[in-house]
Amino acid sequence: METEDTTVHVRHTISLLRPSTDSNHAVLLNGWKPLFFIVTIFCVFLMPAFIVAQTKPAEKASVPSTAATIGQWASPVYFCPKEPCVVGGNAVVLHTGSVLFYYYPVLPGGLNSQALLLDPLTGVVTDVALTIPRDIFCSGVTVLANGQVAVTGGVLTSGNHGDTYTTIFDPLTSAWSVGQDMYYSRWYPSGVELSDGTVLEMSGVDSTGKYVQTVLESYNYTTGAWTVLPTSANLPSSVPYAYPRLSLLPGGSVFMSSPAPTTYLFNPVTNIWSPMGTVNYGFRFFAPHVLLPGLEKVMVAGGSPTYDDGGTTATNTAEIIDTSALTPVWTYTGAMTYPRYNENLVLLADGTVLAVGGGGGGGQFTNPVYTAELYDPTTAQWSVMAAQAIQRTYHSTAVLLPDGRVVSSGSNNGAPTQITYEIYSPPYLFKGDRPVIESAPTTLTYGATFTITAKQAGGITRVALLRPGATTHADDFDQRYVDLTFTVDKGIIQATAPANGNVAPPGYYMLVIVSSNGVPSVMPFLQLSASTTSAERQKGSVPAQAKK
Ligand SMILES: [Cu+2]
Repeated sequence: METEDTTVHVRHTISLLRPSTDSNHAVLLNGWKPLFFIVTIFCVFLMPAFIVAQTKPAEKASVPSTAATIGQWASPVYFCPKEPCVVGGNAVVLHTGSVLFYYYPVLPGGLNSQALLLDPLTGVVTDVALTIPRDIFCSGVTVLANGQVAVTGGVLTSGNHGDTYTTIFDPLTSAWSVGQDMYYSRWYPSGVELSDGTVLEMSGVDSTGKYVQTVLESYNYTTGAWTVLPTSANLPSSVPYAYPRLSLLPGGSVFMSSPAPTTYLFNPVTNIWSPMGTVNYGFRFFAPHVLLPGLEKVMVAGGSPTYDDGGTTATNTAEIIDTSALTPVWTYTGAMTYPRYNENLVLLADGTVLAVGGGGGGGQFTNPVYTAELYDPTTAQWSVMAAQAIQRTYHSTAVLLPDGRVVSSGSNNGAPTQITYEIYSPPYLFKGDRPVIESAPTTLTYGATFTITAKQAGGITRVALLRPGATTHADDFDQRYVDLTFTVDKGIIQATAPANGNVAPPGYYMLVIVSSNGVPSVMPFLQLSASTTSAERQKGSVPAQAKK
């Protein structure tokens, strides 16, 4: 360890790490927890006066004439079933239609992370704080094939040290339970679901609080067991970073970007990493990436060229790599109007990408960007959308709701800490009647042909499955928009399920149909699996809850 690398920063400054001489580790820039608690408590009790305390969404204002072009943000809503409140630093869309938000303990001496469920249709908020004395903030998150939420790692309350915990949330019972511990402690880890439902876990800060784990391990959701991968799978030495960005590609490999320019492909069969592409801009700290519809192109947008102080200058540039090319290279695409980092990139119901929030430079919580922007993969251009009211910088989240809207929440450490959410209605909700799915299967097997009955079926131009969002720190590892082939005849849509788990790993998806004028339906959930029997088995099983 290099002692000069242990620098004091405000807690949750992203774990940016430098290579060390230890082959299994890299050096972490550490955090400072006590000040963070004080700031948090201060902010919780000095909430901005303009935020109305309520548990129901604010009345929607009248629709402005610009809504069909830039969308509309509803007024912020303060969501607190009880004090202390939850900052939406982690957001997970559950197959029940509710959104799980969680956060760290905010009272002195507190041990259990705060959590709540938001029903986005009624605005009803339910307290589901952890019943287990764990701090799961800045953990990893993967929604398993059975719909349960696997939270990996977190921070030991004794300091800025990673832990080995696996913590499971069951959407059907709203209960938290203890899963088997990982072999390696991880704070700020990344996880991605593979084709058979296995979760590949990597990175994260270790129990000393100073190093990033380079050893990978995998989680079997049917047995609840972790397995350490061979050393050939260790993170490349040029990626000593927490929260590397991951996406499963349809060939079965996992694409990874990080702040470093070199991007990689991991083969889960051979357990070997290979470089794939070099980002033109250079280092992009705090820049999210998103797997675009088609599942072959990855876009990175924004970022800071340096890490210092949680981001210095921000860039508005974006780049795309076509991973299916013979020699994949990063190429600049349209640039955003607003430079930013720590923004959330959200795949919308029509296959466009919404950039929400982020900071415009000068630090994690300074120069917030309120204006959303929308990227259209077909034109490779961004368009400026409506501006939200609340700062959504570091530790903010945004996810697509089953009704096609987007909920934005979180952001903390800055002043004030944000204990509100805002809901955005994209332009497609102001462009006339929506197609309506009248019936669709609730379970689906790979390659199966299935029937959707719908209103406006004759005018349907797109049928797709969307992975419900599960995001933190601008990472949504399993986010994907899976287009389906289909035919329409006499109001009946015949669609074909994804061919296999590499195209769409098993689990719950939102089914969308999009009309010829670009308007999406409300999206019902269905469970995709290798067979209907395995889907039934998954529904009834609770293997991940077994205590060690
Ligand atoms: Cu954090």
